[in-house]
Amino acid sequence: EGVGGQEYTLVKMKLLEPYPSKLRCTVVKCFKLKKNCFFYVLPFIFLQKHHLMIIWLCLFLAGQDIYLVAATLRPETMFGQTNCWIHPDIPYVAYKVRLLHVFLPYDAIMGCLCANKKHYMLMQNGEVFVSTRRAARNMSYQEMTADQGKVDIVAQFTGQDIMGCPLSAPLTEYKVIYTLPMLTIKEDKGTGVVTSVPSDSPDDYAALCDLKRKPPFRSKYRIKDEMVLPFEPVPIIEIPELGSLAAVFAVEKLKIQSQNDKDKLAEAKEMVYLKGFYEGILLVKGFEGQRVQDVKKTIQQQMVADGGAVIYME
Ligand code: A2H
Repeated sequence: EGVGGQEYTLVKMKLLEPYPSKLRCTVVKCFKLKKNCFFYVLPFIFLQKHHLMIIWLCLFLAGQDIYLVAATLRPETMFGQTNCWIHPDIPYVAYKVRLLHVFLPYDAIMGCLCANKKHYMLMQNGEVFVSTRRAARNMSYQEMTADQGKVDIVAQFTGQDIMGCPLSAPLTEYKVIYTLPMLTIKEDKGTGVVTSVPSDSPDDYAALCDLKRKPPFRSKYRIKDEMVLPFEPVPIIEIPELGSLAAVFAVEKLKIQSQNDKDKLAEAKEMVYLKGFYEGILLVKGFEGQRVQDVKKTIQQQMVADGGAVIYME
């Protein structure tokens, strides 16, 4: 279903405690999973293989983490994340995913009791992802859930239930960022979760300005000032003629008033995207002076290797 040509990077934005009430139940449900892990792995501890014990500890600690997964086409811009967009009215689900699988020989546990050495035991960690149900289903066909085509849902809610939540995201210099409302998010694209990079995305900059300029808009969705006001676009990519905050430049030049200024935003995006891809130069530490098109894949792969992102197709 829906698996076609488009590759997205899903950026794992970790939900920080205290969890919102609609997600508190997942902790209990995940504890069950943690206990299972414990019994599965217990025999290995008696084998005193230290590396196995470390794996067990990792599994144990990883068991509870909940991530909002944001679909992006621009992994190289993750240095400039300032918040996470969700739609207040669309339904989201939280579900268990399996991302780390460790195969261990079954006979190592059973010793001489087991003659067949070809059996392996699968251990899996229990991270929880949050996205639309549709994206979760697609993921279940991309080897991200325990059983193909099956989604193990631990909670259901709407965007408003997880509005104003603190998150930690990879690569950005802001240690804590927040979930904020964006009304133009489409339910049938990506994961329904969008990471915000106002320096390079006119949509993101316009939506952030809406929240900054309009206190009633913030209070309508119960967003506190400190979740919005301290966050400024970060210069991460230099584009000739557009500068180091290309989206800000385009939105101001075209006098875009809000996130609903559809036509002008389309024009702004045209101004910024192609030129950004072909002529953009990174400014961030470790990639200074490199071209966007040369580092896009490297940055994506690095985030995946560090556990900060996964690849998703639709
Ligand atoms: B992009 P395409 Cl810096 N609804 O990520 C609305 N927009 C969504 C979405 C949804 N359900 N899912 C993903 N998106 C956004 C970064 C970025 C993005 C930058 C610049 C341009 C850009 C930070 N936001 O997108 O229709 C996500 O925003 C330019 C189009 O599948 C995602 O990448 O082509 C992009 O739209 C996917 O859009």
